[in-house]
Amino acid sequence: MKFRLGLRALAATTALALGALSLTACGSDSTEAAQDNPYNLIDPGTIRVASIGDSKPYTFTNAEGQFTGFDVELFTDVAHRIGIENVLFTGQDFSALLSAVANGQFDVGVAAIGITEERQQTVAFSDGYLAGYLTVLASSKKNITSEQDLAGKRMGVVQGSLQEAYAVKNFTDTDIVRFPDNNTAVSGLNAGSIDAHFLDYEAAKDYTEQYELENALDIPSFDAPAGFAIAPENEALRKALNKALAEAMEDGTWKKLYQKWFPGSPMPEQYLPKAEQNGAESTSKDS
Ligand code: SNW
Repeated sequence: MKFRLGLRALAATTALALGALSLTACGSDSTEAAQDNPYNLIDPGTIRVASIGDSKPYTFTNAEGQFTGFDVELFTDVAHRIGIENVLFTGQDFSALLSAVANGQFDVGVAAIGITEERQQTVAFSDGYLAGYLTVLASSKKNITSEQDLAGKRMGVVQGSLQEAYAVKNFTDTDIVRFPDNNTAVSGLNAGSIDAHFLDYEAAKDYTEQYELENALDIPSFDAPAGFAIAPENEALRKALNKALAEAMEDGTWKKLYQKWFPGSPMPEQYLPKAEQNGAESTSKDS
């Protein structure tokens, strides 16, 4: 009697143990996967970033072929904060960036990409991290200082950029010429095949320092701050990046990088540590 009970108990225990084992096995499989790769990266431990090589000082390749710039350093800092050491930047045409992220060829797109509703049909975005102007860059000899001066002129835009969309809608008397990247357009500008090129403010400024070109016109683009582009289904990565980005703003890292890469540009308040925002200061004085 005792023996039989013992056997039954043993059988039951074995069955339970086996069940538990197999449960643990699949349980640990998926838990481990989630733990090893909580942000659903293409290669766990590495974050693959689609970027562009000629938008200095936002994102560009230096003489050694390394990606650097404000966006590159900010994103690298944020990636380290979520525990990813290996950040791999690859240059793409700007027009290919968002679909490459949406298709899963890259984990993130980082290239001063303005957040718009239209782009949100293709990708999800982190919170904004930079807002500024779109600038018409022109030859110093052309005397272009207003939208009217652009009538009948040839103006370059990078394909897929907000500048392209803005120009098509608003510069209706201007001949819009599409380029794959800024360098090609600026070569055209220097060679005289176009009269102006429409790009981001800080990138335009950089070209004015290199060539006989000037800032002809600034168009505010504060309603489309730049964000990191992420595949729409990767909510875990988006949330983690947002948290880390907020930390980088709050501890002054964002401010330090802004001063490093955009020296002399007015300091926007909204990305500074809360204690340094006037709004916050006056609120605390009021209360
Ligand atoms: O909308 C602006 C934003 O306010 C800030 O000034 C950074 O640039 C923008 O995101 C616009 N950037 C362009 C775009 O999103 C061009 C990006 C590029 O050439 N890499 O289409």
